[in-house]
Amino acid sequence: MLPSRRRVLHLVPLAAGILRLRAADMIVRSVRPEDFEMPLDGFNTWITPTERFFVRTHVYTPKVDLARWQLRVEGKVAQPLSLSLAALREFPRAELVSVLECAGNGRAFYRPTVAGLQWEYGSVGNARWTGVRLADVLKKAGYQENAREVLFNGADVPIGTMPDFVRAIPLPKAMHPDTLLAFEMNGQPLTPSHGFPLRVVAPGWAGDNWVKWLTTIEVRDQEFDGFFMKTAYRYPARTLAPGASVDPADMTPVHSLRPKSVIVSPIDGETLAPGAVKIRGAAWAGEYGISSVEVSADSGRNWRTARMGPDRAKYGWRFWETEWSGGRAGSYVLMSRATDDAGETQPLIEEWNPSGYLWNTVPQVRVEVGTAVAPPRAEPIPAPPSFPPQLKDACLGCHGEDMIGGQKLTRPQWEREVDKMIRWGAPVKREDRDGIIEFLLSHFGPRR
Ligand SMILES: Nc1nc2c(c(=O)[nH]1)N[C@H]1C(S)=C(S)[C@@H](COP(=O)(O)O)O[C@H]1N2
Ligand SMILES: [Mo]
Repeated sequence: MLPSRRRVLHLVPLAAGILRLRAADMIVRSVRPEDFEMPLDGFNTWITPTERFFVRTHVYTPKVDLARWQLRVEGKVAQPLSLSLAALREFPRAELVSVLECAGNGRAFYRPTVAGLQWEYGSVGNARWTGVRLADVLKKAGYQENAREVLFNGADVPIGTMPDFVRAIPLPKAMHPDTLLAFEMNGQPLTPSHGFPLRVVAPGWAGDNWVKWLTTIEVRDQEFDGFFMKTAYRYPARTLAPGASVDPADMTPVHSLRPKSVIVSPIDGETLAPGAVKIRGAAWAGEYGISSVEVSADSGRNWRTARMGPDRAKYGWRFWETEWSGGRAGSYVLMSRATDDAGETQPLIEEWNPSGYLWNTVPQVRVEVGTAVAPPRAEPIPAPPSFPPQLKDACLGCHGEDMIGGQKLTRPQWEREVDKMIRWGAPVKREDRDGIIEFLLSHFGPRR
């Protein structure tokens, strides 16, 4: 199915402590589990309101009972701890603004296509996070000298026999004064979708490190080798030809985000009156600041430096804008290119990787100046196919049709996905496997 743009209902805690239903316009990538993308117009506010902040969840959102909730700190520590939220609030308060971006943001743009949620620009947001420093909690527990990394587990439980979502970060990042255990987002307690009551804030690092619904912190002297560390969230150590396969052993964990910019206005396909036009957008660069954003209005021949907006924070995104005098009537491709304080810049050509992580290719927006030349008529959107009963039984027990139909995969890719789901407990009869794959391929085959 095509992603639907729906009014998503969110529970927003008000100051009075009551809950109110509020609607926010989001792109729904999956209803169950919750995977919601912020539309492009979300980049119009420097702080992303919580109800417009993207949601990425591998499993169903757990309901945590605060009265019974405790954070355990264990492993290679002198003194294991068990902390209530009130006890945690006794540590010095820490607060910062940071971008949170999913490693898979932009996955939809990779060619050949890659399995997984087909995020475009908006599995990213910029919020104010409040809590305590992870380092203070680790010092209280007294981590041992041989400590190497810190493992986080949350209250969410896997679906079927899929592996648990458990993530580790190396000790230096864990001890960094900006790495937080946050209980507030934008001045309010975390909402259930964003990790109530406590989540990791790992500024500058991809979202998978920001574990939600945190219950256990384990200090380790050895690398954790669970699925979400050893297999998922890895990036090839050297550049690859598009579509090439690579052994996970030749991949390194995704850590820091890379410099990236988005053009927020004009939007792709817009018709502009002749005359001056403001081009504007947002840019961010993980653990580094943005040193410049350059903009081209002529397919990348000439670049001008954009003005940076006044709102800034070490890990926050930065607005930028520039005036373009506008061209003669015709069709133009606008581009933006961010460079960070470490000198790294966005590539013009995508660098493909097997899981479609860290997309940061220079964005392109095509606009028409003057009287619009009618663009080619869009193909009508085909009605969604009705799923055969074997496929409904096998897949829809755990997730919606949207999670399947959003993907456009090749035969080997669908085979891998179906076999992975079978391993993770999807009820597929042996004789039904091939038919399911044929159905998926005929309706959700690769994009041309
Ligand atoms: N416990 C737990 N934490 C999690 C996840 C999860 O599935 N379970 N998803 C991670 C991923 S991949 C991302 S991108 C971020 C998304 O955070 P958000 O939903 O608050 O935007 O949460 C991370 N933390
Ligand atoms: Mo993610």
